[in-house]
Order: sequence, then C-alpha cells, then structure tokens
Amino acid sequence: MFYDTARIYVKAGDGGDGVVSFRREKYVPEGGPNGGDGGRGGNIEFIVDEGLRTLVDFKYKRHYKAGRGQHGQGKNMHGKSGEDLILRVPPGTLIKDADTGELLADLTVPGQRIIAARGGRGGRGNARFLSNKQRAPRIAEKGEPGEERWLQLELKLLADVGLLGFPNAGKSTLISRISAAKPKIADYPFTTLSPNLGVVSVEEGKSFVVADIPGLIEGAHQGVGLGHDFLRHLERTRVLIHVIDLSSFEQEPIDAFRIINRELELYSPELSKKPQVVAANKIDVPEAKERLASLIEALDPNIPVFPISAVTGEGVTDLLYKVQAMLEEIGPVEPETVPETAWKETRYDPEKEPFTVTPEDGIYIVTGKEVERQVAMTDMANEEAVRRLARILRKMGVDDALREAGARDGDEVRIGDLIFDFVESRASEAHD
Ligand SMILES: Nc1nc2c(ncn2[C@@H]2O[C@H](COP(=O)(O)OP(=O)(O)OP(=O)(O)O)[C@@H](O)[C@H]2O)c(=O)[nH]1
Ligand SMILES: [Mg+2]
Repeated sequence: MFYDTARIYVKAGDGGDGVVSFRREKYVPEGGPNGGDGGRGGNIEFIVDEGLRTLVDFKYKRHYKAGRGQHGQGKNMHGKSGEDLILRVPPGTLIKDADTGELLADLTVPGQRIIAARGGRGGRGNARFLSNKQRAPRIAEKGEPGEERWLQLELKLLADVGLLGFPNAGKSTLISRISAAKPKIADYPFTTLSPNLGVVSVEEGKSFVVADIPGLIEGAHQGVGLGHDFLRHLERTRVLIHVIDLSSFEQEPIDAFRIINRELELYSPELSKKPQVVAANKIDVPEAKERLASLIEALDPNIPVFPISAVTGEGVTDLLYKVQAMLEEIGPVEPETVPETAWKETRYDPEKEPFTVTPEDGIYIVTGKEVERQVAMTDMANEEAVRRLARILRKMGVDDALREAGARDGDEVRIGDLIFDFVESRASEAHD
C-alpha cells in the first residue's frame, strides 16, 4: 500500500502551573512572594524531510502529544518547558483542519517547518501578582492547556511531468528508460500499484521530475480501477505525457486518447486543462506505423505527437526536449498559497474572542475558547484566584450575557468543567 493520506490527532503540551510561595529568611517573618511560573508546554511541529516519500508513519500512530511544562517552584524558580514534538513529513504534504477542511499549510521545501499546535503558556506564579495593592498575593495561575486538533494530511507528489495512460501502455517502461527509477514492468494491466518518481536530465543543468502512476481505465472518475486514487499526484504537474499503446488490437489509439481525457475531465476540469504531449508508444511493433498515421489524423493538430519506443529508446530524446521546452515556457508553479498567517489566525485575540450562552434544561452553558481557557487556568481551590476569575468573566461580558439569556439568582451555570450558581449583583462565586 502507498499511504498518501492520514488523519491524526495532535495535542500540544499544557503549560506548567505557577506556584504560590513566600520568601522565608531569618529575622523576616513574612517575606515577599517568590512563586515561580510554570514552563511552556511543548509545540507540535511539522518539518519537511526530503528522505520521506509517503505518510505511512501516520497510519500506525494516530495520536501525538507534546510534553507538558513543569510546574514553577519557590525561590522564583520557573518550570522547564515541555518538549516539542517534531513530526517529519515528505515534501508535498498538505495539512488541513480535519473538521473544516481548511488548508493550513502546504509543505514543499525540505527543512520547512511549521507549528501545528502551540503549547500552553506556563501559569504565572504569585511573584507576578505583586502590586502596591497586593503585597502578599496568594494567587497563581494554572498552566494554559495546549492546543489540540484533528488534522488531515494529504500528500500530493511534487513532479513537473505526469505520465498518463491506460494500463499496459508502457508508462513504467518509459520512466525506467529516462530516469533511474526502477518500477515493476510487466505485460498485464495494473502492474504499477503506487506512484514512482524519477529525475530526468535532458542536458547538463536541466532536469525535471516525472511521476508514473497506475494506469487509468474507463469509469476511473467513479473509482473503477486504481488510477483515480492517484490522479491527485498529477495535480501539481505542469505537463502530461499521454502514453498511448500503438500495439493494442483491442483499442484504436484515438479511442484510448479520448477515453482517458474524458476521465480526466470528469475527475478534475483543471487537470484536464494541463498541456499534453502524446507519446505514441511501441512504434517498434509491426502495424504501429499505420495506427500512428490514423491517430495523427484524428487528433487535434495542436497536440504534439512523438512516436517512440520505450523499449528501444527510439524517439525518446525528441520527446524529452519538447517536454523540457514546454516546462521552460510555462515556468515554475507556485505552491498552493497559504497565507503566512494561517496558523496565527487559528489563534485568538482574547479580548475579542466570542462566547455563547446556551440555556439547556435549566442550566446555562457558556462556551468559547477564551472563557474556557480562563477557567482552565484558575486554581479553584484558591479563593483569591476564583475571585479573579469572576472579575475577568464579568469584564468579558459573561454576566451580562447570562442575564440577557434569562439567568436568575441561583441558576446553575457551566463553563468547561466548572459549575457554579449565578449570583446577581456581585461577583459570581465559584465552586466545583
Ligand atoms: N514492444 C514494446 N513493448 C513495450 C514498449 N513499452 C512497453 N512495452 C511493454 O508493455 C508492457 C507494459 O509495460 P509497462 O511499462 O508495465 O506498462 P504501464 O503503462 O506502466 O502499465 P500499468 O503499470 O499497468 O499502468 C510490458 O510488457 C512492456 O515490456 C515498447 O516501446 N515496445
Ligand atoms: Mg506501470
């Protein structure tokens, strides 16, 4: 099996908790606060590894978790950061949000690296809550939870040229002739089961990458045969070499050409618009010349046709020069553009982050990233911290929204794991 898609779950590390601690020195009965911050949680990152060709690693392991930050300690000692988890992917990997399908990154360049889920920041220790009003703060934050999400990984091979055609047309023979690729070649359909890449050097300093995929048959766009699973690997090519078998008695060459192009169009109109060169293959067999003549007659004269023999090498050089010239004329393709900020945009601005209040069976459920984050970072056993949470929620407008939704004194409210009673006219007192 050739693995070119995967669905994985990533969870960045939670931040470590901040700590409440005070200096204890001889002759100083009550020293200042010196509780350190928790460490940052580890990120989940992707890096492009040139040596990889498939996403097979992600088939066997689906859940990935980065390390959590250590908790802070007394004497202003901060916790250590959690370890980042770095996942290696082959060039050509697209990363999408599995829930929305939104494209998050197109990883094409070896060494390219992105953060897929950010570790939570460490909670602040009580030393950071020191102020003129509060000389002995007994408050510390818990660590921020790390981001978590389901991701869809999709490999689209990076090749300049794609080989297209019926099974047995001679695609693999051609790639093995023009590059160092060593695919399986045999006289029966569906010999090739997964894509092969080969680098073709036409002349010094000029080379391009060719992709050989399993052959297509009629009905391919509906999933008949194998080829359609691999058509995605032609999506990034710039030129298609349409390999046609001149030796087949079962099919007129022009019919082969038309059937394949219809399949291509039904699969993707965009793909069908890519420039094609016809490689009329097996010109070495008897009767091939006649069939070539009828093919040329029936074809649109704008489509270049090269009679070749992938076995003897006849005509192959001319074909390659033509393909090289076409590539130069077309110029390089841009990777699928993803705004630089794609990952940042998935982060939120705490001030603007919306929340919703949903009444359900007499309980008011408040949901939203920021409200849930604030709750998660509050140590509910710490009265001062709970009062601070109540102030933050009020400032965010949660109290007003609850009131508007019909909440009355004593009604139950839920945010994340926290359940508390709505208290009119003063800070909501929280209890677990
Ligand atoms: N006589 C002759 N035979 C050829 C030529 N090119 C390929 N063949 C033969 O055609 C058969 C199929 O070749 P492959 O290269 O495996 O065909 P393919 O298009 O890759 O087929 P799939 O992988 O099934 O899609 C093999 O027996 C080859 O030896 C050629 O130029 N001349
Ligand atoms: Mg093949």
